[in-house]
Formats: sequence, C-alpha cells, structure tokens
Amino acid sequence: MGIFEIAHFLKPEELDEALRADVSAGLTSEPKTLPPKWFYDDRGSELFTEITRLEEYYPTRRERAILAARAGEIASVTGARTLVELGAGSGEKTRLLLDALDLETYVPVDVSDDYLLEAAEKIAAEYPELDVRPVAADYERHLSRIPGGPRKLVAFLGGTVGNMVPRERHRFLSAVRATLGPEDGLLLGADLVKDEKRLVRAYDDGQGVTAEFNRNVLRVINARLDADFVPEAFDHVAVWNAEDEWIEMRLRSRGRQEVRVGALDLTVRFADAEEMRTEISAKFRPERLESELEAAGYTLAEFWTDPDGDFSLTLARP
Ligand code: AVJ
Repeated sequence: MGIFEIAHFLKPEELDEALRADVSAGLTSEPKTLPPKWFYDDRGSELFTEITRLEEYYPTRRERAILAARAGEIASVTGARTLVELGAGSGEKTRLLLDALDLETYVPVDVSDDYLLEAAEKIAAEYPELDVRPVAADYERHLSRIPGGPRKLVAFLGGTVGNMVPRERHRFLSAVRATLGPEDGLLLGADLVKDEKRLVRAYDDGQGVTAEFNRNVLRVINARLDADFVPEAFDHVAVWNAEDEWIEMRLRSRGRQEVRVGALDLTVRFADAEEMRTEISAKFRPERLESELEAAGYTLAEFWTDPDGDFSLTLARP
C-alpha cells in the first residue's frame, strides 16, 4: 500500500540523448520533421490540458464519456487487479478506472517524471489501499521491463496510438502483446475517422491554443539544445491527409530563415513557406483497428464508442 519511489528506466542523460538524436535526424531530413514526444515539457503539458477543454477538441470529452459509461463493464470483464497506464496524463480519466476496478497495483508510466510523481502522489493519497508504482520510461522502448502483476490491464488512452505510423503501431502493439498473460488485456483509446472539417477544427482551434502547443516544441529545443528558433516566425498548420487518414500538424516558416542549434553544432535553413511536420494523429475506422489488433496477436473482446460515434475504446485480449 502507498506509493513507491519512481523507478527510472530513463536517466536524464538518456532523455537528453534521445532528444538530440531525434532533433538532429529530424532537422536534417527532407522534409524536416520533429517527433511529437517533445511537446510535453511543463508548458506543453499545460497547453495540452488547455486543448482538452476547448470546444473544438472533442476526443478527451468523448473518451471520458465512454469510460464513465463502461468502467463497470471493464471491471467485470477483465477482473483487473493491476492497471498499467502508458502515457499517464493528468489522471482525470484514470480515476474513472480506479474507482471501478478492484485494484491492488497501479503503475503509471510516463517520460516526464515531474508530472508523473505529482500525479502519482495525488492518487496514492486518494486511494490509500492502492500500491502506486510510478515508472519513468519511454513506453516505446522499455515495455518489457515495466513491472506488472496478476490480472493486468494495460491502458493506452487518449488516442495517442495515433501518433504512430502503421509500422510503429504494429511494433508497439506487438510489444505490448508480448507482456500479456492469458488473463490480461489491453484497453486502447483511438479516435475515429469523421467529417474533415471537424477533424481540422479540433487541431486548429479558434483561440490558437493548438498553435501555441505546436510552436512549444521549438521552445523546448531552444531551452534544452541551446537553439535560437523564433517560435513566432512559424505558422501553425493542420491538414487532413485523406490517403493515410491522419491529421498532420506542421510548422510553416514565415520567410527564409536560419536557425542555430548550439548543442548539436548545427545550422538549419528554412525556405520561405517550408513546412516541417511535427505530429501525425491517425484516425481509425473500426475495421482497421480490429485488423491491426489481430495482426498484433490480439482478439477483440469489446469495442465501444460514445453515442455520436466520435471516439472508440477497445478491449483486446491475447
Ligand atoms: C495527446 C496525442 C492524443 O493527437 O489528439 C492535441 C495531441 N495534438 N492537439 C492528439 C494533440 C494537437 C493528442 N494526443
């Protein structure tokens, strides 16, 4: 019972090294890209929380509605005693699960350890019977080492699976599958394909919060890699890629510019209106989710959506 110390699978040096490698590869490739993982410093996490409250951004609200409606079923179907939450965010949706499940152990996993400890401490205080074992890890790399327990439910919520391209998704879902025993399960939140206008609005809101969130990755690189990006010199772009069925966020250079990344000893040139991709957010058709999960070794136990059919929650089993 109570909280355990954070288990660090990611030393601060490793996190720095991963950032350097990503930024170096992304800024020297054609077209330039940056992975979305680095949006989430303190300010980025706050901006994301602000996004989840925007009228245009429906996914969080819809997923919460599904969880609220189905938490009891999730508890009875899985009989889960251990909850491993990958990319444990602010914890508001988590509480719906913690209230419904009869858990011994909760393992929140996140790369950002400040945020993780704060959230874990709150939960440990609110659920005194629960063992809370926070793990600072990169769930794309350290899956096999994350502690589990009997009757484990791995939750990957929010639609973050959409940040991966199909090949990465397959690798990730298979790696999660490899950690599951016959009694265990995966609870996967995924956003669904819908009207293009609504999709684009969700990623290009009227108040410009998403634009600030997008530009925040440049601030992170400035602060951590001694770079001199002028965030205001990039416009936020959100487009629907109909072929791949994903939203792309990009940053478009206003005019020609040169950026210095001190820690990488790198100078990067942007052409006028050059676009750099900073995130994909894939949207799914139910058939596609099912076939991808089956290809990764799962069988579908339950597939739920909200009443409007905007978002999905899937319970998959080995
Ligand atoms: C946290 C990855 C689920 O893709 O919708 C929100 C991130 N990006 N607005 C998403 C995000 C722009 C979000 N995920």
